[in-house]
This record gives sequence, structure tokens and C-alpha cells, in this order.
Amino acid sequence: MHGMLRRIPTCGEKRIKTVFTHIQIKRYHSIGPLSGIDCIYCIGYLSRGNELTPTFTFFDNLNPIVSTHKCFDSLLTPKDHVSRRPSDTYYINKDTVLRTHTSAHQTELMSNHNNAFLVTGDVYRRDEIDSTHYPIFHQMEGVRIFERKQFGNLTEDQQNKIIEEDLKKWLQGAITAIFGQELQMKWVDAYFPFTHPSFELEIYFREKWLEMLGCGLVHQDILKSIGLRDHVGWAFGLGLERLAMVLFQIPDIRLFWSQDERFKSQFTRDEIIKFQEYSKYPPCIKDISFWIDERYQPNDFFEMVRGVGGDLIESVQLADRFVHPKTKRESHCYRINFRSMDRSLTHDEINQLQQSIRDKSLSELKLDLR
Ligand code: FA5
Ligand code: MG
Repeated sequence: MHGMLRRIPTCGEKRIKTVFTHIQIKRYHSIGPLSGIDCIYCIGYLSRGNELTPTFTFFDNLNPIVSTHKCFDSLLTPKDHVSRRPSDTYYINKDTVLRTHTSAHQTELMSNHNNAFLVTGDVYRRDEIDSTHYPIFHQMEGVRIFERKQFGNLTEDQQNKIIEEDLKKWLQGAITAIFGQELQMKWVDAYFPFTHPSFELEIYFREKWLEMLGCGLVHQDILKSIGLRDHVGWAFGLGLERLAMVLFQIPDIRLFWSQDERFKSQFTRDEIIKFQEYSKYPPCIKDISFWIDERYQPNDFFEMVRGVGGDLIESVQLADRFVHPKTKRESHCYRINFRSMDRSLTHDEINQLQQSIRDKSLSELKLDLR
């Protein structure tokens, strides 16, 4: 594979800094540029030099700061859709966001007459905290548009079926080309406002099904809205860290941000290697419980916790819910798992972090601690 691989250009540290100053999670400054992400060079395999790919135009330098119109409206995302909520998306102001997906560039690129293209870039989300979710990650978008007339006199339904099969075959082929035949994968029906029908591809990894990508046929109303009436097309959005996790057997998404030589030194050559895990340091589990009301958004809590503990937070899970039989008030208990990838944590250190999480639950989130 040597030579066919290509490193994904990473967005510079400066841009990350500007962006995070904006949204005030300054803590990530210290992490610096997207170091470990360099190991996702395998993706070049998808984008060129492979018999499965026609000539796709490759965009990897589009600005991650986009209008809500691009990110949501142009993709038919309803005004009240969860993905638009400030609890899920980083707003810079009311009309501008950090793109939550590379799909934000779809309609513009399609209307500029690109009919086969790939977009890679950094995307940003407020999301849950576990080994496969991170607030900054990378996606690759792929789109292919066909003219309906090339299918002769097949009905639209028959044409759509052909395109759906082409999409699945293309993605399955690309995934098999990267991982080999042994990998277990499955298609799951899904929903996106901008595709119909829609699917997700899952890969079996570490005893669980891991979602790798979402895809589908570009919604006819989108094609119409940009003057591509007699066209049909497919699109997908692939999680690049997830792909790299499976490819290199990387167990935790936080490792992409590690500055530890034991991580970095394993990815110095253009080779697909199996990541050698270094010793796991002991975890430390702390619970926190509070009463919630209708204003409560779990992602606000997750982000506050990540703000305090940074990459020392391995996961935050809802361990228990309780509704008081008389008052009907609901309480949540979250289990926070602290663990460093690089060193042993001290009790003092963890107790301080936990105290700070409790303090901020009160002062910033106005939660009623139990
Ligand atoms: C999307 O973002 C759609 N834009 C994908 C798409 C494109 C559908 C074109 C149809 C047509 P989703 O939210 O499922 O879909 O994210 C796509 C992939 O990004 C996921 O399958 C996963 O691999 C990755 N991903 C999502 N959230 C995270 C996260 N917090 N951390 C790391 N990877 C993530
Ligand atoms: Mg999904």
C-alpha cells in the first residue's frame, strides 16, 4: 500500500485556537494540532488510485465555519430538528456554526456542477462521551450525481434501485479494499433529512457493532432546489477516526490527541500497523446525582465535565434514573470514569476534579445536586 497512501491535511493549530476561543472550550488549546490524526492517511486509498473510484474531485480545504443555511436549511433539516439545538451544535452566532458534518458543503458543490466529489474535514459536535465519540472529529463526504437519461427508459423507481445498489457496492468495495475480506459489516436502515432512502454501515469491532458511516440517495427536493431536476445521486459521510480505529485497532478515540511518544512513534511510516496497546492505567469511577427539570440537556453536562477533566474523562454514562413517587421529580445519576491514557492519576487529583464538576453543576448548570 506504500505510496498510495496520503496524509489528510490537518487544520492548523491557529484555526483551532480561534475557533475554540470563540466557543470557550479553551482547554483544548493545550492539545495542539491534530497530531494523531495523521495516521488516517489510509483514506487516500479511497480517493484515488483504486479501481473502484472514478475521478472524484477532492476538497480538503473548505472552511469549517459555515452558515446555518449550509449546515441545515440547504439539507432540508427541519427548524426543530435536534441536530440544530445549541445543546448539539457549536454556534458562533445565531446564523453561523462550526460545521457538524461535511454534508454542509454538498449543495454548494453540487450546484457548481461537481458530479463526483469527496470532501474531508474537521467537524464539531456536542455529543456523548465514550471511546468512540469526541467533540472534534473528521469526516469524508462522497457524492455522485447521475443524469437520469443515461438509464434509458427505466422507471424512476428502477433507476433509484440501481443507484442504491451502486452506492452500497461502492462503499462495501472501498471498505473491503481497505480492511480485507474478514471484516464483518452490516447495513442498517437510517434516517437523514437530506437522503431518501438512508442507511448506515456498521462494522464489528471489539465485540460491538460500531457505526462507520451514513449514506443514501440525495433527496429529490435538494436536487430540484439546485436545478438538477433530471438527476439522481448518492451521498455518504464517513467517520474517519472510526475508520482509523478499526484499521489500526485503536481502542479509544482520545488517543488521536495524545502527545505520548508511545502512541506517536507507532505511526511514523506510511504503513498499516496494528496498534500495540501500552499499559492501561487504572480507572477511577465517581458518581454524581442531581434532580433535573425540563431545561436540562445531557450534552451541557457532558461538555462541562469534559471542560473540567479534558482527556482524563474516559466515559460518562447514565447509571440510574429515578422518579420520586410523590413529587414526580426526576433524578439522574451519572457514572464518570476517569482514566489517563498516559499515566496513573492520584486520588487527590481526581477528588479535585470531581469537586470542581460538582461546583460547576451548581454554579453553571444550576443543577440541584443530591
Ligand atoms: C452524518 O453526519 C451525515 N452527514 C452522513 C451522511 C452524509 C448521510 C451524506 C447521508 C448522506 P452521522 O451523524 O451518522 O451522519 O455521522 C456520520 C459518521 O460520523 C458516523 O457514522 C460516525 O462514524 C462519525 N461520528 C459521528 N459522531 C461522532 C463523534 N462524536 N465522534 C467521532 N465520530 C463520530
Ligand atoms: Mg449516525
